[in-house]
Amino acid sequence: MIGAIGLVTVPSLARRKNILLSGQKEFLLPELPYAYDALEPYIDKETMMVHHSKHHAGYTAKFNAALRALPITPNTVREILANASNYSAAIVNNGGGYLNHKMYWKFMSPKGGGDPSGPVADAIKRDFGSFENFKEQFSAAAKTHFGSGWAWLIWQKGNLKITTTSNQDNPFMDTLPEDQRGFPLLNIDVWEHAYYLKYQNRRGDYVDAFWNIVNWEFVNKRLSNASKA
Ligand code: MN3
Repeated sequence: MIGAIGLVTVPSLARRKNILLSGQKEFLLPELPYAYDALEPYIDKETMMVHHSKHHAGYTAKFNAALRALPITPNTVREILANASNYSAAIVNNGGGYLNHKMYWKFMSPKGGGDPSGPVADAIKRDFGSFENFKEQFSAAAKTHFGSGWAWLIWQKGNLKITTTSNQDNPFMDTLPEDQRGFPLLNIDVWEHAYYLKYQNRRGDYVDAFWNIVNWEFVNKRLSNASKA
């Protein structure tokens, strides 16, 4: 059912070669690793369609447009964000929007939810006492962050830490205060566009529902990359 209703441009965009003649790189809108309705009933199909094919596609297009002002495009978004202080607001804001959403889709799965296992379960127990404590603190951060932004679990100097960022800021950015910086292990989008169609102003219900779809396998993969970084 994906691709109905005028969304056909998204997959064809994703198939384009990402190297331009000028030697500049174009970042592609990643395809979702599941169908738009796969996260029902926790996140509805319509929200996912608009969020991916309009919001994320918009950040992607604006990011690429802003990057065309540069003589050479850095290879990774992480590299750009880690040096955010050297780039324009258009590059940083849209690059953040690009990467934050790219991660967010992977942090969710129709097969997700439940208790974490493996190294992340051990690290959560070590740094938060129990999974229940962690869930409570992460949920509180996501529910109380004022205005648009994201809640994060990050790896910071060998420890897990919960933070929030505003707008499209990402923990890789060198423009953030030191205590908000780290390697992202999990995020949740708390912009209204992430939940308003289904939950209206009830951000708390969306955050509570999120635990049913967290892709702990991917969080473990991130943790393994963080320890190597
Ligand atoms: Mn969003």
